[in-house]
Amino acid sequence: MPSKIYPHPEERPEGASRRTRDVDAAPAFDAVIVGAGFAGMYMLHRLRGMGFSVRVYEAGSGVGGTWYWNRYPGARCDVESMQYSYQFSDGLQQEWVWSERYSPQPEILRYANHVADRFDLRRDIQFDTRVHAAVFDEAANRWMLEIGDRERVSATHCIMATGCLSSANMPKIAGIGSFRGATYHTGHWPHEGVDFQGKRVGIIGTGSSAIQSIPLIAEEAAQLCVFQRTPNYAIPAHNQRLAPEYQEAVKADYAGLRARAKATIPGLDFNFNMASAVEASEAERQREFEARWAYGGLPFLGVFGDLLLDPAANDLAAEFVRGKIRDIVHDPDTAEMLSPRNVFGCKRLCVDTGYWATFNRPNVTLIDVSGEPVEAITPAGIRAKGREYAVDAIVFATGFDAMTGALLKIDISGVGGRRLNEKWREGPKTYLGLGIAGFPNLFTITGPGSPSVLTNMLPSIEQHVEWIADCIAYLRDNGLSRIEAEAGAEESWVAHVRDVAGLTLRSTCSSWYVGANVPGKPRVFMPYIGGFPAYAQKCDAVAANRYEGFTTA
Ligand code: N01
Repeated sequence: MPSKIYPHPEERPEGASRRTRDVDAAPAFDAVIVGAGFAGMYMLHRLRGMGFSVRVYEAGSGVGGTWYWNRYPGARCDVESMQYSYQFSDGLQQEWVWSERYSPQPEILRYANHVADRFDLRRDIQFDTRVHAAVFDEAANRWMLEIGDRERVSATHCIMATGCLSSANMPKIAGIGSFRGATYHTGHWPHEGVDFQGKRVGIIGTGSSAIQSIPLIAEEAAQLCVFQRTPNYAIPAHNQRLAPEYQEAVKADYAGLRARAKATIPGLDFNFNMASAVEASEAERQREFEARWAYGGLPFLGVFGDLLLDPAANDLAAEFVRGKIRDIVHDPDTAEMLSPRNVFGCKRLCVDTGYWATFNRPNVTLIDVSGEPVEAITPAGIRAKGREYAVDAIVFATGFDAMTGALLKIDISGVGGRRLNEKWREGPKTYLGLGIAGFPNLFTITGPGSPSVLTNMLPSIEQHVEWIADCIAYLRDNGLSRIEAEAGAEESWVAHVRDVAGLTLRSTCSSWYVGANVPGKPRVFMPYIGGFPAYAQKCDAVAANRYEGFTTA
């Protein structure tokens, strides 16, 4: 039986030890889960339901993961609410009511809290507790974890539910510590919110977080300076209240919608037009582009079948969006600066509300830092292109050390004491994004090498959680205590992930998918682009063949 640990430091009784240095006395679980976002919560629910002892450690003070931390103005999901939700419980999906087509962050966080309460998850989650290190004990086939205030716990299985976009990327700009005003990162927004009324604000970055927050910050601030290194494509969200009749219709056949979604490459139920943009007539093309623009959001990516395969098709879509930017933005020089020239859909496509029109406001200035990086942060502002822009607050909308950052922040040592950051020095290597050779009994939920960020995250999370839970149950039922990805299987999978990535235009630009946003990060296309259905089939086949490609003992 695990000894008592105290979810909050203030709950620890007088005299109770803060440190458990003695390994034998460390609390012991069947599984430890790192992170209480959507992945960690469902993993806990699933394993607990199978009778395993489980403990979740979460650095934040509440559940929700990315939706707990990303509270910047305008934060909302770019996947439609009726699809960005769990499907493992029909009761849950029938009872929950979404208010908008694209849920705002506070509503998604309320949903996460509702799930935690509904399934009584909190009693097995220890909040405000960071996991610092995880070391595999080969003799015992167990993971020893160092957590929180240097306490230790052990578990047969260690499941990393650390999220793909959870480790904030702060650029190393000279003088950053000298700034006299307030600084914020969109991924670590203050819970109490920020009042920009009357302030001069500088924002660095023009990715999804910036594109969502800029229109709202511009409405509030006295002045907003936007420092843009790479312009991005954005498609209007056309967000709206969700009509009750629409929700009822979806709920009447939720299983149908979920099944249709799982049959598509991104795990999303929307129409894909498989026709070729290049072969279509000019009139047909414009009709399709306009229809997708009017519908809004990520379904624009399904406008033509060759969009991400043929550079000529891609150019047509890119030029269509540039035309829209020219129509909306009054000043031709600003419109030109805002117009992306890279492959359409290569970086994550953004979904916006009023982004381009914001640059018509007299209080908004666009500064192009593509050729010359931001020179320095000064006590009074931001220096770029030889000029100082005086600001009272700086927003870093500079993204994340995606897919590997949160994992590598934990000092993970596997067989023979080999560290994960050494193994991944030239880029992440996994088998199916689920297991890592040399790191037995360690699982990653939506790890690199799985479809993850290229798909609707919720179904991808559920598919991983269910696969991992079944695998752990298989080991128990067969009297096994260890499972490890084979080096050969891992190598083949890594090669397959790379080969498939090379077939599309998506791997060709400097995006966070390839680690290009973090200086020094190895440039490897990290997610699996082969699509949800092919990937899920492969995982099912591996399990059906007694975990083919894994060694068990
Ligand atoms: O981060 P990003 P994000 N000097 O990496 C710039 C998801 N998400 O937080 O492109 C100047 O996309 C950087 O420039 P460049 C979604 O998957 C979803 O916006 O590297 N600029 C870029 O413009 C998304 O893709 C939602 O040249 C610097 C920006 O900062 C992912 O999270 C909402 C710089 C970072 O953009 C990440 O989005 C929000 C520097 N030194 C996020 N360093 C929705 O669901 C970086 N930049 C809608």
